[in-house]
Amino acid sequence: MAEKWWQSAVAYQIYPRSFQDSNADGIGDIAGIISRLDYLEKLGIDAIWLSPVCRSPQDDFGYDISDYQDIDPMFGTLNDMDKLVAESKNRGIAIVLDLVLNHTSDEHPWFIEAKKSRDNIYHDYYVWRDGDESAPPNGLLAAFSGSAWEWVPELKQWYLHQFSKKQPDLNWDNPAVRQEIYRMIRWWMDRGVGGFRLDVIDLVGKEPDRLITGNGPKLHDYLHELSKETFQKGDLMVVGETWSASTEDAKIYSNPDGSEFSMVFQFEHIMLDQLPGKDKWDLAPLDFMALKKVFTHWQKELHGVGWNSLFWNNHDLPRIVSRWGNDKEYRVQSAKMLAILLHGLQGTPYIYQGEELGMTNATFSSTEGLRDIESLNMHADRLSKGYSEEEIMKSINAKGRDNARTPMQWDSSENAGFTLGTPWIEVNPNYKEINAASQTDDEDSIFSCYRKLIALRKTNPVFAFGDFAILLEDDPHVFTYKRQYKDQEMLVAVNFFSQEEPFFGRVDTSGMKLALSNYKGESDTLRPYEARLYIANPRGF
Ligand code: TEU
Ligand code: CA
Repeated sequence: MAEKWWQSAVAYQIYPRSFQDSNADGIGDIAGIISRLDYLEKLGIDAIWLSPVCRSPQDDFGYDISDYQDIDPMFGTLNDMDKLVAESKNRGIAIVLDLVLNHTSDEHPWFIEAKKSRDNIYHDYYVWRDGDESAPPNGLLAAFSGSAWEWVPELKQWYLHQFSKKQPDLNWDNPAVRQEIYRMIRWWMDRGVGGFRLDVIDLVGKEPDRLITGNGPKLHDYLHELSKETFQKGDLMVVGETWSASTEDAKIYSNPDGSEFSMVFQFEHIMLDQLPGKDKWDLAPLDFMALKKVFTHWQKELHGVGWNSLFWNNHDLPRIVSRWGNDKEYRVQSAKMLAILLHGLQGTPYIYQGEELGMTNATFSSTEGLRDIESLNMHADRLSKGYSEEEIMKSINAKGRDNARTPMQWDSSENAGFTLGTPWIEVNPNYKEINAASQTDDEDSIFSCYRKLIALRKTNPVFAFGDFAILLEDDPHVFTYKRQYKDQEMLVAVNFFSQEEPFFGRVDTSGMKLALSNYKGESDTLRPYEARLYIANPRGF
């Protein structure tokens, strides 16, 4: 298959609400993003994944859309969006919009109509079941606590919502729904967007009566139709969010024939620090050997027959340097190690805002500083089940989504330069030490490490197209792998922990140049969190 632009690209995720405020209302906005495009151009990224900015009551901060074809006034206007698309394109940056197609807001006109009567033409845009108030149709649970069914007395019916009750699930079995969605996507394509991120797209084939939510039997029929009616008419980067995906599913989603998407976000590595069979709040230490196995599996299984996405962070995940790095004495070294480990792999890397600075988790002493419905509902739910405030807050501080949503730390001025107003969520107090202004011109900064990784990917095809072989597979502290493509070889070796590890003579780096490292010089050992990236026949330096 012909090479695609997004195979050598690096994407950057912006959570607009927390990126840059331009009008002192304490909320980030599109004009603020435009004012920061030079920073992103300096970093060298090729695409911006924009979390939702469409009209929304903000119950789930934009993942509850009430108008797919208008911008919420808190973020700006359609003209602002057109300007962002144009200004980004001038810098060689594509705008990738976040599309939430599994559900709408309950304030979307479709749902407002649907609730009016059973025979309203929009009623079957959603998933309804007859019944009585005493018990929901079945035991399906919502991701934000409680039943996935909500009772509407006027209709004597329940409606399905896999997230909050203000996010009713769309009925993809209804062709009218699918055609509405395809029309809307083509409308955004005509406005020049460069791609889409598809929120929980593995859920749209749901069969709730059989308790099937992800990977339903009709899912790929719908996604083939979706892709044919929209994405295949452009040269887009399309990434599906698919929590339930296996490598076999991913080979269908990211088939090089272009029949569905470019790639998917899968989360097998993300779930390696929770108790088996439990959920993210039930903490467990990271299983490092499992991490090596999972990455090896996905690298080998998709090579040549699919495409990986590569990420540690997003707006739903705690910040990686606090989660699996060391955000105290080895924050800089471990942040760079995590970057080098990930960006040397096959696939398209995604950088989440602030990751390139080594931004850390915040510390929430109580629910007062929290803003996320998922954490607030979990807090109430687990309190009612007898969990202590202390253990609940321990889980939230480790895994809560607000960790990723504290404002971007631009400089050491008040509110880290994010806003001249009162921020919608507290700025992490460590902004005076951790901020962009102190890093962008420092060759040894975490920002510069990411900038170099992006530049290396652009000039060395082994990054995008090389194969993968794990080395020192049984080592419990070191992650080392080798990649090969035409006349190039690359070897990445990282010490994932804080104890020095033997290295000299354990792998063959002859004929290779040290292209990037987070330490000065090459010692016989791998120092705490040390990462090295070697390339044979390197280009661009
Ligand atoms: O997230 C999908 C999803 O399942 C997450 O809610 C995940 O289970 C949870 O965040 C783990 O911490 C997508 C969006 O990324 C998320 O922000 C939305 O809340 C959700 O869908 C509903 O649209
Ligand atoms: Ca604003």
